[in-house]
Amino acid sequence: MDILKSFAHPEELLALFRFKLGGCDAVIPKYDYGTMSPSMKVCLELLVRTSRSFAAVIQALDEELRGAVCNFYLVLRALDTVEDDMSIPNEVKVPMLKNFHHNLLDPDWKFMDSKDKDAVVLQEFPHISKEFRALPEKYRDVIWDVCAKMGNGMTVFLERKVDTLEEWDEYCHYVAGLVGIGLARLFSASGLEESSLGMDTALANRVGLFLQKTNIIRDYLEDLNDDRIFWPKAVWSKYRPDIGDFAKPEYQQEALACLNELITNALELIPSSLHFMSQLHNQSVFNFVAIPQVMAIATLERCYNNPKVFSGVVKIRKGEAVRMMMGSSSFDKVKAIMKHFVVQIKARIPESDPHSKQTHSLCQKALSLCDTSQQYSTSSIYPPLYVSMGLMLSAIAYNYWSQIGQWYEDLL
Ligand code: D61
Ligand code: MG
Repeated sequence: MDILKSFAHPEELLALFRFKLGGCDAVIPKYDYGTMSPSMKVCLELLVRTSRSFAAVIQALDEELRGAVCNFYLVLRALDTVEDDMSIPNEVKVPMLKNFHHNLLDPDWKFMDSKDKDAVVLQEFPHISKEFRALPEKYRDVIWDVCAKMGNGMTVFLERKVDTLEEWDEYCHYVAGLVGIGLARLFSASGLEESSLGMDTALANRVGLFLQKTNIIRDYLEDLNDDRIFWPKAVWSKYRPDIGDFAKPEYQQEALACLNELITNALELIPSSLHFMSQLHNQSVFNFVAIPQVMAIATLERCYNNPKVFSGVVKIRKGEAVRMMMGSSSFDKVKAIMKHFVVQIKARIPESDPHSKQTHSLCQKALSLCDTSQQYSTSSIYPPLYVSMGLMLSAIAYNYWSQIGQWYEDLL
């Protein structure tokens, strides 16, 4: 049980405990289920069932944006479910992806033959498309446009694998950069953020790239077992002729060097991530953007030079995740969290690593942008042991009885 691991980290027990007491306004949904339309209820259920890490932050968005972002998520999750479904032959899949956006206008379209874990969004698609058609035009335009571009882009990488770093950026643009671009446009369209945010597509793209690259790096083993490869060949082939070799203990040195090179590449995106967040004014939008970014940097820190990436799943402890989410409520706090993880990475760069200099200078650059007097570190005073014990008992009780415990169960 994850909670027991947090016992070794008293500050996380404190976070779980405060969270239980309702100290986390950022991620507790607040809406009236009673006045909702039946299709909206289905959509909310689909959101909670299919999104491992985004359901809570989407539901916590201001009313004005919540419906549009929820719909944006479900439409793209449905599209991604087609992309990911290995049981659909490419001759069927290519036209499905290319024409997917037209399904938004067809009240009856659904797909009952998917074998994917998220097949339910395709089976229940009429509820999603109904909510889409009920949205204001300014939001529909964005969702429609991104859905068309993403569907087309996904077909590019169905037949061929990601080779160069440019192609890695291109693939990540289709599946996540376009989400960042769409979100920035939705924020601007809502009037909650400035219109200039939605116009800087290169910046919003990189915010999405940071999340997707982190996922791809972390999911090496899971993707390998599913016979999928998203690590760019131009990078891994420098270390081994077969990417599967990284999972063999005798090639651990090569595996770690490759892993660290990809993490170094992802670290280049930190300045853009910070710059994007610095422009946000609305609190709910800020939390929605910052929480995934902070989770990503924590994940990169956990993965850096870590052989476990090649033998199992590298996860952020629940207590750690909750503590970060609660701490992500202002730009200064986010800078403090980022600084904390970048410092950890910097301290762990092996002298022998082929990219140590580059990694070091990117950490340095990130740290210069994270300059803040805010504190985020385990060095803060620990509660006395008996307090920790009490907190642990509360946390265990929390784990059993909490109504909202479910959502963070699957977090990252
Ligand atoms: C702010 C907040 C959230 C952001 C953001 C900025 C910028 C970009 C993104 C979220 C996109 C994040 C992608 C990272 C996670 N990767 C995946 O889920 C992969 O699928 C990518 C294609 C579908 C993307 C759907 C999506 C995801 C998150 C959203 C969103 C839409 C809309 C609004 C808010 C968040 C990955 O999926 C894994 C799986 O199938 O379980 C894959 O197939 O590679
Ligand atoms: Mg996918």
